[in-house]
Amino acid sequence: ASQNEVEPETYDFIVVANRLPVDSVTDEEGNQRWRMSPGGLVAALEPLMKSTDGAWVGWPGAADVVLDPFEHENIQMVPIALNEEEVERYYEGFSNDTLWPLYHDVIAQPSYHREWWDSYVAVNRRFADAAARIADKGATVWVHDYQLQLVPGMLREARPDLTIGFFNHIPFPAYGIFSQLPWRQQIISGLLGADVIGFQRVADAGNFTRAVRRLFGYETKGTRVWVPVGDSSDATTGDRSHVRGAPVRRVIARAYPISIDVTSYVELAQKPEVQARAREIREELGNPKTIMLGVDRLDYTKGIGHRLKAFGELLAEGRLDVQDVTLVQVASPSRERVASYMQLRDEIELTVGRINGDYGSIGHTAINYLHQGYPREEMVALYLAADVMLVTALRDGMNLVAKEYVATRADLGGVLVLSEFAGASDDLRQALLINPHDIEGVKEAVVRAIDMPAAEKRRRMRALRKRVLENDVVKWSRVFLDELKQSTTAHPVSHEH
Ligand code: GDG
Repeated sequence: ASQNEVEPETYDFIVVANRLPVDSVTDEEGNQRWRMSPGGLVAALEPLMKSTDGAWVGWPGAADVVLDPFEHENIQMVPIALNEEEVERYYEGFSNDTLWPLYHDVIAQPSYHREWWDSYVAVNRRFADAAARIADKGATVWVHDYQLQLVPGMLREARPDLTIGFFNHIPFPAYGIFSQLPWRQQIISGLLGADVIGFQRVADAGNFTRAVRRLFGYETKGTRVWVPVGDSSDATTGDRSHVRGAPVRRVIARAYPISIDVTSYVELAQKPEVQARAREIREELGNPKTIMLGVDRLDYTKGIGHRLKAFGELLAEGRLDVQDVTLVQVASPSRERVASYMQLRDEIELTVGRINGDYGSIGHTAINYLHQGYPREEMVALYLAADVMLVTALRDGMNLVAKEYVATRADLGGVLVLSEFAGASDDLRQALLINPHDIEGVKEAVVRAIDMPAAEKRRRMRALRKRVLENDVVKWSRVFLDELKQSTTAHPVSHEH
């Protein structure tokens, strides 16, 4: 990589994600500096970014922040600026109020606004241009998530020499739902610019290839899709016909279930001070027989209301008593400027207030509701203190909280109650699997978890831990990137398929 006034520095491995992996923090003296944000993606890619000549393209997280590229902890950061209107339209609008509800099976009503779409296209173009500008010849670019689905197509057009991967962190919906999207063809064409398109679940990959067949009539077989090269039957005309025997490009659409940075969770859980904090939490809660825990961003996909309903009914029926059981619900603040999230917060807080008012006693609160974010040490202490972990998502790409809970429980204690609608349930079969819409079923599972004999808990947790410990996030990225490398070296464009 070389640098001078006109030629930007170039890189052979580039991550493109909505957010840069750093947060801006202000220290005591009032100086601004960057701190690595602790997400799983950073953990997965950090070793690779540091060992290769890697760069990360992303938004710094606030409007109107215009920054030159900078280096932080050996990773080259390439900031993309968004103005206030783009934050509203591209991010809060099209990403979080159109695609997010649509891709989570319309749990909330998606809004379709043409200005939001226009902004989405413009911002995707900015990300794609930045990546195209800094990519070495033949470089690998890995694009992440629903905010940037047009980037693979834009990059392929500008830079056919690149190897392009895409990973979708959230579900991909069935065609009957996806087809609501007024810009459904543009999204599929955008994604098909990648060589490998990764999904959380086998079902998500299947939904995608079905959408490809329905919208474009391209041939697909298992995880493979054959995309005509230079096809004029594109998104703008909607013409599905393409010439037989014309050159095709092979695209892989497959499931690569994401995981967590297992080692860091296992190590935190072993720390004496974290274990002491777990005991202190139990103490502070008044030493209940059972601590139940929920940890979620305050999001309507997480099924927090369904969980509270089940818990409230168990208290009302006298099957649980606040003397014995308490529920700690961490609901970390999220997307607070989007209307559906404001409404959700009101609903949840009304429900918590009612349940606490109806069933609490002096000294025994039914629900400890915490609308706050916490350091990771505190989260792990909570996992260690929790006898029952409740994951009741109505739809969730994976759900890392379920895997974090399992990773921390080296004592083989604790029971995981897990929604079938979270991607994690494909792997974590030894959890108590529930359908969160079936409130009686959730109640049964909660009671069963509380009463579960220690031997059964150990047996289940041992099996769950085996799955999580064998599949950490570094392995996830290695498997994805290996497939990406193979997809381009072994299968160039051909006339055969
Ligand atoms: C998306 C997909 C997919 C939460 N509150 C606090 C805190 N957290 C951490 C958790 C966990 C992460 O945030 C949340 O991850 P999830 O997977 O549960 O959910 P999403 O945020 O919706 O993530 C999801 C994921 O992408 C990865 O592909 O699994 O399906 O929706 O790590 O621990 N962490 C700290 N304090 C908090 O208050 N420190």
